[in-house]
Amino acid sequence: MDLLKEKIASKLPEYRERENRIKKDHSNFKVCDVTVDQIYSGIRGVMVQVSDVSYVDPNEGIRLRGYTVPELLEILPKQPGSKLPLAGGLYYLLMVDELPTPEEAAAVEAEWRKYAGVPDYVLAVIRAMPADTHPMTLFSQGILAMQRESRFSQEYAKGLIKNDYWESYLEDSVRLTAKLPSLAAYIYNHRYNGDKYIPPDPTLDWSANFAHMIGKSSDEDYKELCRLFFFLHSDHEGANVSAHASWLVASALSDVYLASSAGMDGLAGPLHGLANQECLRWLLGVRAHFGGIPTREALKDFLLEQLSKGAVIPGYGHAVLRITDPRFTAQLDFANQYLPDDDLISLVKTIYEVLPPLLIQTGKVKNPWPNVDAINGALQYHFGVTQYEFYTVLFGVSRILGLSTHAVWARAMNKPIERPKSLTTAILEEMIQGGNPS
Ligand code: AMX
Repeated sequence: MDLLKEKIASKLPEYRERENRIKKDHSNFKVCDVTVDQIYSGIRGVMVQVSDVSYVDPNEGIRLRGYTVPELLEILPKQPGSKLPLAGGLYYLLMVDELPTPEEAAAVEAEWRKYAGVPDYVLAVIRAMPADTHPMTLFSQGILAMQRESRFSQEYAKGLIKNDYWESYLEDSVRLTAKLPSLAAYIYNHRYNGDKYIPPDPTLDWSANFAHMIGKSSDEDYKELCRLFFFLHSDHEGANVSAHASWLVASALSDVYLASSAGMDGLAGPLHGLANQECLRWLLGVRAHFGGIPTREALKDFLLEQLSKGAVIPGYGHAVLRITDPRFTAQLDFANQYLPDDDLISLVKTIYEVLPPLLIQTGKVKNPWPNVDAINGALQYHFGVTQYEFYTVLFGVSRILGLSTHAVWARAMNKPIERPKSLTTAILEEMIQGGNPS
């Protein structure tokens, strides 16, 4: 799309010059040391890539292109009559590194509308799968099936030059993201809604169209929830499992379809995106256990017992954050405004009061506070999207906004193929005996 292409092209010289200067003048500057403990604990805290799309500060939460969640909820352009950001404006901000005007946000939405349909052969792939296939598998498969549409792969085969790779990545990104609400809605309807097909409504924005396509056209509050959900889940810096998986795959010049599908496979893990499904299942289990909403005291005893058995409580903890996730807070604010009397939400709130001190008492949980997943399922459940197996697909629809932006910029900055190094236990033992500092 010309608008995004021109804007990115105008910023590239400055970005390339900054990176080239750092590489030329400071190539031996040591960013961090890697300890044995970090190697054995998931490369935790090792800074492995530079990506300017977003950054998670442990004590503040995510900043998307430098802006916090509350700031963006305030300043991003909105559809008339809506209080929540247009996804087109968010995508513009992520891609271009500049706040969009309402016209620029609308231009991205208009471009998405052109490509919103999902090819029939992709729908046939989904229909051909056994009925018990997880919706995230279908989502990843749907994206992978569309890979033959990749402009980058077609142009690369014809001899595209390196400096132009990013333009085809951008084209692929806009076309793929355009189709995600339709693909997700198709999977939802196929699995849970009598196999209905509801085409996108060209008068609606990208987020609200998802609500429309699962049969919730008249539910304006659910459309608002979709706008909030797709905004909040869009990116969480470049090195979490889904972002890094997708970045790594794209570093081999695999196109945006291949890289996004790989990212979704990472997101489908219960310690990452699938936690929203696990969290809702767990909340329903707690409610069923008590036959309703428990008192704080009864809940405290129950949670203590769970923790003493070694249970991991879904929706709590984070690999980087050390505060309540601002994305949790934004959803709690939404719940307080739109569904103040919902009993699952009051369970979420009681857990938020009772659980953190208990997690602190364990002495081992580094972050006792709720993450984004501690509440998002309860919100979907309230609006009748009760099939929690589907929740990670919603996360994926949004997250590909971020993953594809990282991929476009990685090509624009001519990032090389990634190839870190592994070593054997024997080599590590030799290094330790050889006296490397411990
Ligand atoms: N309940 C109970 N124990 C927990 C816990 C929780 N919510 N979170 C962490 N712990 C435990 C760990 O299991 C670990 O115990 P161990 O030493 O006996 O193995 C110990 O605390 C230290 O873990 P940590 O350093 O605090 O966490 P981590 O960085 O290794 O893992 C995370 C982070 C998110 C995977 C973990 O907190 C967890 O499993 N939480 C529940 C799942 C969840 O909510 N995931 C969603 C994350 C956000 C996302 O990606 N969508």
